[in-house]
Amino acid sequence: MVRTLKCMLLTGLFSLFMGSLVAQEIVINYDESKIPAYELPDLLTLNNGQQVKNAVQWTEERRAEILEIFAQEMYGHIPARPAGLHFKQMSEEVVYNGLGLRKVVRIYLDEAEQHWFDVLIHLPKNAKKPVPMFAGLNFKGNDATLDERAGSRWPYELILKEGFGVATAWRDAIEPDGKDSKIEEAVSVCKDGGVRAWYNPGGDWGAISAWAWGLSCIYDYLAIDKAVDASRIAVIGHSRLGKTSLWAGANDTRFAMVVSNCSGCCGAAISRRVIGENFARIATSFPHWFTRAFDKYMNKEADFPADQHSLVALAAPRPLYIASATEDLWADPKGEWLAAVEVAPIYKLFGKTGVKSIYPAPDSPDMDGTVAYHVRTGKHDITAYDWQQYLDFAQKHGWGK
Ligand code: GTR
Repeated sequence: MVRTLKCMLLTGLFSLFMGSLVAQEIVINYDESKIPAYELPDLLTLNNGQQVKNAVQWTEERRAEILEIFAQEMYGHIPARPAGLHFKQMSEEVVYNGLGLRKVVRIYLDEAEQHWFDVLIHLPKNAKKPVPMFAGLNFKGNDATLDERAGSRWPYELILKEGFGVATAWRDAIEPDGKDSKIEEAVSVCKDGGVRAWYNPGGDWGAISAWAWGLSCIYDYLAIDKAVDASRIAVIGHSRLGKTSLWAGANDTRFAMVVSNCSGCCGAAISRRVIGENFARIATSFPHWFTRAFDKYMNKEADFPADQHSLVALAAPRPLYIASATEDLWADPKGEWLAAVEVAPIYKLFGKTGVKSIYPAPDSPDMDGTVAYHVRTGKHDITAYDWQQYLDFAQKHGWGK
């Protein structure tokens, strides 16, 4: 007994010591002058060293190589949707003085209806034709988005007035977000510990892949909703859900537009800049977001066989919007913008243009090309200002009224 206690004490002390060692190793840099010299992996060089010369070669060869790097080394592979996937509308009501219809659709993941999550959908009520949509996950639950609309994260009236619909589901109802998840409130899929535990148990996919999988299930529903224009569904997300949006858009090209809001490290920001959040920090704080293969890149950003511009490039040739906030240095706004700059050659293969080569002033969106960028004044958040730009951008591409 005494021996066991002693052993426990020693183990405890040892892990405390190791813990502080690990903590000490993670240095966060905010100084541009301390960014290491780096070279980005070339988007247009195939694994066999040959150059990609045209759009077909990009789409059929290089794109698949890059997708596999991120599946293998960062987020994990996303499995197919389950055979039993089906849907049931749970409610419908008229909201905002007749401006919109609000409905809840339950996405059942199995025939037996044991596993499911709910999608909250808002549609313009008097639309004359199927409407374009934004689809994205939320942080606090579907009902919370109704309160958040005043705080502008989900400005439903604004979106509806512009002629768009919007669909959202709670990320934790698909896969709990680690130890802080309010898992007891997520009675659906999460009663079995989240989709990763229930579906494809043992598969090495991180929560970001599970959330991206959930977004594709949402698409599957929207594609059969007659009120929705299935050819115009944008995937959107903020922060960790912005990383998810990029990854979902990369895997599921049915999403016709990709929006990344303050997605930062392992989102749009160039990793090799190692400024703000870095691989060691993100892999330590949020190990459940990633495949275990990712751990080996802690403090070794330059060893990663791609960089985040490669992920961002997988949105091509679809309209892509990357946004940052001036005070969000943790997410490295400049690095997010650089990724947008770097993908220009890929869009060029398709005869499309990217962003300008000058960093835009705050609140001056650069959205003349097929790739757009803005840096909003303020904090790490998604606001009505951000949404207005995404709506304008979509309209520029022929979406909306
Ligand atoms: C932070 C994390 C970021 C970002 C953010 C969020 O704590 O370091 O990578 O994803 O959370 O999702 O709000």
